[in-house]
Amino acid sequence: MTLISLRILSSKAIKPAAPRLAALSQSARWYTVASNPTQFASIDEKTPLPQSFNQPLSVASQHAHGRLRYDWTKEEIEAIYHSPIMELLYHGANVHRLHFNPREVQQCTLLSIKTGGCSEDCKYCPQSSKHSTSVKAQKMLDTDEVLNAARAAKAAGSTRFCMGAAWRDLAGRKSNFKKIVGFVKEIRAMEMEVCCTLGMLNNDQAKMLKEAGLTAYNHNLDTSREYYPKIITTRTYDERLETISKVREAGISVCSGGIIGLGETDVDRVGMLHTLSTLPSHPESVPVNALLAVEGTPLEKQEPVKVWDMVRMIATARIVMPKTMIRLSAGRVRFSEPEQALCFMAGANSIFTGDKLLTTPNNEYNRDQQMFDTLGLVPKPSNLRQGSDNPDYVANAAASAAASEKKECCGSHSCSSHAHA
Ligand code: SAM
Ligand code: DTB
Ligand code: SF4
Repeated sequence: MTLISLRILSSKAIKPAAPRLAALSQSARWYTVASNPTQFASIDEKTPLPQSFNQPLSVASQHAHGRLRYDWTKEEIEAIYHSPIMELLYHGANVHRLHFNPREVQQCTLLSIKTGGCSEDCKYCPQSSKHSTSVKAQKMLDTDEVLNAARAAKAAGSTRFCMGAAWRDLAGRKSNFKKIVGFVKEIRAMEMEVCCTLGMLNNDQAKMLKEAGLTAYNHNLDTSREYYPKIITTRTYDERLETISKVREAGISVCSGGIIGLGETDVDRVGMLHTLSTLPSHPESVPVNALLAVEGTPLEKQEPVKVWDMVRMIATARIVMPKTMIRLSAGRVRFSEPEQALCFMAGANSIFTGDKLLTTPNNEYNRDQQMFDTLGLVPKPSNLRQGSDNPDYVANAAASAAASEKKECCGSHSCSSHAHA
């Protein structure tokens, strides 16, 4: 309460507001001058400011302006990341409030439409055929199973449905891909946002997914360029970045983040955030996963991630990518309600709901709804919410109209209804 009142003051307003502020909190003696959050002022002018208060408390405070920047240096991000944790949390929370309603948390639902038997060797993943885990290879789910799961997710309040497949890429999977394109169309018709994570894409596949109405494509960088080969040897960091750029060029929102707890250093965590925040545009969403160490994977013995490491990652991501949805993703099941509250406070505003992620357990649905009640959180409405006041809806409707016009046009570049002529 006191802090909110303090933030809206300009430095000129210090004098008249001082008695009221003192009444609000007897103990509040120092506060940030809102027009410059790195400066401090004495709450009553007779009390001199201690020397130490003439300096900014943290690098996080210097960068908590909420403006979009694409030229972050690794040194800047590293300094934000290493700010004292309470400072980092506070400034993550402040930046969060500049762009989002902090009570709103997006609820997404995951479905593994093609489980196990993956040819890649990602050390963390229970679905890799290179590891001996309890996950067995299955064929792709049929249409009814997928659409019923999407309907159930919508009924449970989820606004985004994300389909995952344990594939390196879509080579040789023409008929399955055609089915997936059909799933995307059907789920969009249910007025849900749709996301897929199917491995590497080429330009044509990205274009077809866009035309089907795909909202976002999840393709994680997972860690830093330097640490990547220690975790995955069957593909390169550059291949990962290439798919991300094809997705972006096709006009699909990019969802890309990573995992902590793989044995990486702080430098690797900062390196991944640096790559993400210096892309030509910031990802629409950044999932922050805490490794779920699955028996039978090479990382089965990794120590569980501490909540303070999640808070550091989330708050740093929030400060350097202020308008991005930051998703508290895998590993949430291991965090208590107060620990999750810290993550939301730091700037996370999206979660996966539903009792299962892809192959591992997730937080129980009813417990999540109780947590929302306890913390005063509300589900974030879909970006597809109809209404001329919703810029996402307007842009989306225009894109859908253009896509259907394109389908109906004669195909000639001189045709007036040719969307991309
Ligand atoms: N095959 C596709 C791919 O790799 O992009 C999509 C599925 S893959 C399972 C999606 C993401 O799940 C991975 O990039 C990784 O970040 C996350 N993930 C997989 N196993 C995990 C685990 N054990 N703990 C935490 N996150 C995990
Ligand atoms: C992401 O970053 N996390 C989700 C989603 N994207 C596809 C996947 C988490 C998977 C956790 C391990 C499992 O359930 O198999
Ligand atoms: Fe396959 Fe994706 Fe798992 Fe890697 S993370 S093994 S690509 S399913």
